[in-house]
Amino acid sequence: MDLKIIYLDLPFWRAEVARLALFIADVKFDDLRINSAEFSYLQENGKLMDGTLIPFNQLPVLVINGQSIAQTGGIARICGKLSGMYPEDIIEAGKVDQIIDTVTDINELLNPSMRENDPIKKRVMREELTNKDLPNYFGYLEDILNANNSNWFVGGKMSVADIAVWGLLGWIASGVLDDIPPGVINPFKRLKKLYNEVSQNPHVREWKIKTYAHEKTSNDEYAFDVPDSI
Ligand SMILES: N[C@@H](CCC(=O)N[C@@H](CS)C(=O)NCC(=O)O)C(=O)O
Repeated sequence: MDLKIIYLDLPFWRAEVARLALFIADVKFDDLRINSAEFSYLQENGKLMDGTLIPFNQLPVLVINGQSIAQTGGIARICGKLSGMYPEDIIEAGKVDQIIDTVTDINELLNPSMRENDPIKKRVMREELTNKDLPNYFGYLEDILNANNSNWFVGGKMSVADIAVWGLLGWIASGVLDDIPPGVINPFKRLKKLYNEVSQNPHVREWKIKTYAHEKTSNDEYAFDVPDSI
């Protein structure tokens, strides 16, 4: 199977969930990271400069045997299936889906403040996120972790749901988002444990050393480097 994941040269969760699932399972793929000129081109034209179709003019895109597929959740499911990190059981699969869709919801909750240019308005939005929206969502996620009798969201092993949450937490708690303090996840012990569990996975560590430009090789928590403006 010929696989290519197209995204920017960033460890953002939307691409990392797919890249990491394949890397962990040793499924070979072309990790295509485009520059900002190519990104502007695809936003305008719905394709890369080489003609590769980019549905909805957005990334990530997975090209699988020449067919372009968009949307983070769908791509995560395909890569999860290919890597054995997405359950066959429909209920378990639904439980993974609900987590990935929630990560998308949290990402979308942050988007308006990322587009806000007025620093005062932006700060007010970020305070609301820090004091209300993020703790609410983290609480829901913590409850799901508490209800499952393992360190993982679904069943007894790591799935693409855990990688998606790990990627999102790494971004939010890294301190790169102005006015969202890294400590926002501190009260959520199970979520922090999950984050650290994924970070310490040997394949994840290998991937970070291989692909993250400024990655520290120690066990530093939240050592992400994703800009605020994505
Ligand atoms: N619904 C899409 C949203 C993806 C998305 O917003 N991608 C951003 C990059 S992180 C993008 O391509 N933005 C360009 C644009 O929307 O014009 C998904 O779930 O994958």
